[in-house]
Order: sequence, then structure tokens, then C-alpha cells
Amino acid sequence: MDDAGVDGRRSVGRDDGIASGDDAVDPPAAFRDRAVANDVGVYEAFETEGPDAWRRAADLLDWVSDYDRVLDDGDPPFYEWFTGGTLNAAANCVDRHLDERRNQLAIRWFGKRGERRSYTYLDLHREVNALAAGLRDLGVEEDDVVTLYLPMVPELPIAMLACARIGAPHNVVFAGLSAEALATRIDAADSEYLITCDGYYRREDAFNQKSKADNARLRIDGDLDATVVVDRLGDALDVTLGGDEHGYEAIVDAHDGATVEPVARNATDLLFVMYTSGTTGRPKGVEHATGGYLAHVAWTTRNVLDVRPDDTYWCAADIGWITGHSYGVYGPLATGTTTVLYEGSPDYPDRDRVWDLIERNAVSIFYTSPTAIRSFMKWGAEYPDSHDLSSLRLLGTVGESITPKAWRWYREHVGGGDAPIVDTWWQTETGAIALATLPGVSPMKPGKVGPPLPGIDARVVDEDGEPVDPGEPGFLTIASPWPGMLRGLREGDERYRREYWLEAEDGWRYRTGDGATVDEDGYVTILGRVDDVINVRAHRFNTGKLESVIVGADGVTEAAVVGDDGGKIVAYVTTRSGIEPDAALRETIGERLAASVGDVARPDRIVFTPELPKTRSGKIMRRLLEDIARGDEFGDISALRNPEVVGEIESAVRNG
Ligand code: 6R9
Repeated sequence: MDDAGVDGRRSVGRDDGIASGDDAVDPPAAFRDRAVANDVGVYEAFETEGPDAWRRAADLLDWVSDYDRVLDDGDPPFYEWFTGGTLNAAANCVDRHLDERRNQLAIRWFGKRGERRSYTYLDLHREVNALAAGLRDLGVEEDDVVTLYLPMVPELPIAMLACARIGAPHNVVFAGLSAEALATRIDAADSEYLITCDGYYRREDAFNQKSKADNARLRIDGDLDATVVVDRLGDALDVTLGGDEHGYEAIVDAHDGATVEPVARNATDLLFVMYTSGTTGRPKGVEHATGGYLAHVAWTTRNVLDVRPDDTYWCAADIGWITGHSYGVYGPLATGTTTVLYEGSPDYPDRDRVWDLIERNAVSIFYTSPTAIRSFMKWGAEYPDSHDLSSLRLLGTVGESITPKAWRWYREHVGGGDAPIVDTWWQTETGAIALATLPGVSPMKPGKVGPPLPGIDARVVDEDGEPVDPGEPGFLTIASPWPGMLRGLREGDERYRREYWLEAEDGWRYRTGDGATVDEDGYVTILGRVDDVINVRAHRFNTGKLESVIVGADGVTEAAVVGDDGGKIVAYVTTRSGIEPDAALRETIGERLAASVGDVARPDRIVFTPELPKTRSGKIMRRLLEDIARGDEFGDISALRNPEVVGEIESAVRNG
């Protein structure tokens, strides 16, 4: 029984779950031949040169003044990258492309109502400058934090770049979060400026975002100096602006044609702060530095996602999540490519919306999350199958483990059967991709993220910090600094050190908080957050393992397993559309767990629910499901994307 997941220390999956056998898949030769990275020598270069090898990443950027040192590691764990160098992130994403491609599309935007807007690099330059000038007029100075509370409209990346241009760090808050969550993040970031909008569409309905912002304003400790309001809804929603509130369009019009000299920022200066998803605890304010972050993001955009200027690239993540920052805005724009920005939902007006957009735009690289792929699978292959997706040459996934079943579906129905898939592991804190295959170099293994990238010293270790044997579960740690790493936490140095770092005999170790195994080839399989372990019936179960067994049952799309206070196992399960959960399915789930893990793992309760509670990045909030199972008061659920499901789940638990 041990090797099958009980005990949480041994949870290598089986063929129905995460990380099946060694079915390595080679990248197609045609892809390899033209890939940005197609030489295995890059690994050796990083190995022999050490941190200096990261010059390659810095070389992808324009520097105002060159750096003196690649890495200053004199005061661990406070590492500084590219010290002495100065640069501006907005100039790197916009200005430097003007010579070569001012009339190339930078952003193609698709709105919820079928609207379209396109921005060339020249358009982007004009509007970023106008807004930057306007923000300055409102009093925004270098190092003032500006909070952005906007849906997926072009004004969001434009505002990020305008802030970066004047050296004002941004603090993006996912638009779907509550007034309370916004207030907490404004206070925690000491932010006195806000950019929001009148509202946005949710399906057919105009939804009032401004009233949420107003509500937040009543709750904050300090006060806001100025608020800028984008008019997203036009006549559909009229908002009255107070004395310190300004229309975005009026500001941009008034400053149209202005130029603002990009502020030369130190490489170590703050580019932005981002509050983490908070699936397990209170959100933390992660700080990213300008130089290291942008260099690492640019390098991985090219070498892992293989993005080039002539691509049309689509990262479907919300900009309110780190993935949208790094690979929806900074990475593609620093690379000078054309990027798709989509405001709507994937199933509106129909369930083929994503495939329709890929076909229409001849998207060549598509990057999304397993949670989205699970929805696509749930809706059925007929939707992608009815579109010409032959423009796609590379697919990516991020955010959670992808099961081999979903990996194969993605490749078959979206990737034309042969597109390489990069399964990218990283975190808000790592800033950029840290583990993944280089798609033109290494074979892929469905369900495994792959080896650490060149220059990333990731290790899977036991409690004593010793490397575990292949297949044995351990803790994923990173043993040397990397350029995209957080420079600190808003909550201070002490919290930063305590939260992430361990001092070992031979140096400092960054703790990712994830459990993992590694195979003979050095490919890593992520088992989930180490906190996601339940202790019932004198056993430690890895919830991710139990969930992958449940999801293997026909008709099941998602599952979350928690323990209640009476020592019982509760499984929350969603089913594919058209599949009515019944007694037979309950029986199947119980049988599968008994067969694969042991009788001891049979759930005491199976609660069928239409949806699971998720954060903006699609991660299931297990802690809330545990509170519901226990009848406890809820902890901080401000990071929840779909709070409306909470009531439904509670009544399913009570009546089920
Ligand atoms: C980018 C992002 C970070 C946590 C991370 C891990 C999980 C991310 C993954 C993955 C398995 C992958 N995670 N990528 N798990 N395979 N390819 O997701 O950042 O929102 O901070 O979450 O997400 O558990 O520790 P963030």
C-alpha cells in the first residue's frame, strides 16, 4: 500500500494519474530545426559559467547603463542581480521596437461583445506616453505604487507600461476580486493611486466595477490621492466622477503626442508588487525587481515558449495572475511579438470561442492552464476539431500538474497530434519559468514538468536536505539564486526569510512549498503543495494523489479531497456536462481509491457540485472546502474568483 500514496511520502502516480511511465516523446524534427534553443550545449554553458551565464538573458534587453556584476550574493538570502545597471522596462517593451517594427501589431484585443481593437508598437508608444504624462500630472512620482483594478482590456497593459515608464511600481489586483480584497491590497502596498473602470460585461450583463472600487475606498486606512476611471461600458453604465477622479480617455486625449523620457531604473528597483493567490494562507506581497525579472522573463519567452517577433502568440491567463504579467505582457512585448488579449470567457458566445480566435488570428503559440484544458475536455473535442488550428506550432501549460490524459488530449485535439507541449513550472515568487523542457532540445514526458532550466539549481530533497532517490517524494527546493526571483516581500525581510529560506551547511535553499519526485532522467513531477496533505485514520494522504485517482473515473472532471474534523475524508467532485452523478459513480470512485491506494482511502462522503471554488489562476481553494466540511468559519477567501459557488457547495454538503 505504501508505494501507492498512503503516507504522503510515497505517492508516485500510476498510469491513470499524474506521472505515468517513461513514455518520452521527442520534439518533431521540423520544430527542432528552427527552435530558438536547439542545442543541448546551453545546459553545459550554464554549468561551466555559473551565474555569469545569465548574461545571455541580460543581453536580450537594452540597458541605459551596463551592470557591474551579474549577481551580488554578498548578503544571502538577499540577492541582487545585474547591480550597477540601469534600464527601463517600458522602453524595452515598446520604444526599442520602433525602428524595426513600428507598424507591426503589438496587441490584438478581442472584447466580450465581439469588439476588436489593435495596437501597433507605434500606437502603444503613443498611448503609453500620453498616460505616463497624465499620471505625472496627477502627482505620481517615481516609486509611488499605483494599484490597477481592471479587467482584460488594453488599458491594463498600457497602464502597467505607463507606470513602468515613470518608475512607479504597479500593483495589479485581479478585477474579479472583492472590494475588501482590493482595500487590503491597496493598504498593504501603501498605494495612493488607483486605475479602475466603470464596469465590464459578464456574459450579457454590465457589471459595476466602480462601485466595488468605491466600496474599497471606504475601507482603506489612508486615502487615495487620485483615481483614474476607464470608460469600458460607454452608455451602458454611467458613473459620476468625484473631484479627485479622472476619466482615462480625457487624460490620454489631453496628453496625446506628449513624450515622457523613460526613467532609468536601477536593475534592483521595484518594477511591481503582486499579491499571491493565497490558496493556503493570507496573501503575500511579492516584490519583483526590474532587471533580473525582465531578463529572466525575456529569456524564457524566447527559449521555452520559442516566441519570435513574427509569431502571433496568445497567453490566455488573466493579467491579474503572475502568468499574465510575465507571459501576457512583459515577455511577449520585450520580444517584439504580436500578442492576443482576450477579455471574454472561453465558452461565450459558444464553446468554440478559443479555437475560433486561434483560427482567426493564425495563433502560432498558445499558453494556458490545466484547469482550462479540463473545461475544454469537458465540453468535448468537437469544438476544437471543427476549426483549423494548423497555425499552432507550440503549446504551453502552467499552474497545476497536467494529467497524461489531459496532456494527450491537448496535443491531439489542439496541437494537431504533433505540436510540442511545454509543461512549465514556476511561481509568483520565481517570476518566470524555472522548470520545463526546452522544446527544441529535450524530449517531453506527459505529466512531468521536466528538468530544471539551465541555470536553475532545483533539487528534490528529504527533510534533511539530502537529495531523494528517483521516484521518492521529497521537497522541491532551489539551491542557488536566479534572476527572476522575488527581491523581497512587502511584509518585510524577516517574513521573506522565514517564509522561503532555509540555511543549509553549504548555503541557502529556497523552499518552493511544493512536493515532487524526480526520475532517473532528472525529470520532475510536481505532487502539489506540501500543505495539501490530510491526516486521517492514522495515515497521511497526499490529496493530489487521491484526486488524480478520482479524476481518472469516467465522467469526472475535477475533484478536491479534504479531511473534516471527525477524521473523515470528504471528496468534492464535478462531472462532465450531461453526466448525472449517481450511486454508481459514487461506487466507482470508492472502488478506484480502494484499488489504487487502499480501502483506508475510501471517502466517507462524496459531494457532487457543479463547480469547485478557485483562485484567479484556477487553483482549487482546498482550505475553504475544508472549512465547509468542518462547518467552520471561513478564513480569508478574498482571492476567490467564483464566490457564488460557496453557497451552492454549502447546501450540497448539508443536504447531500
Ligand atoms: C505560475 C503560477 C504557484 C504554484 C506552484 C505549484 C503550482 C505552477 C505548475 C504547478 C504543477 C506546473 N504550479 N505550475 N504545478 N505543474 N507546471 O502558477 O504561479 O499562482 O504563484 O502558483 O502553482 O504548486 O507552487 P502561482
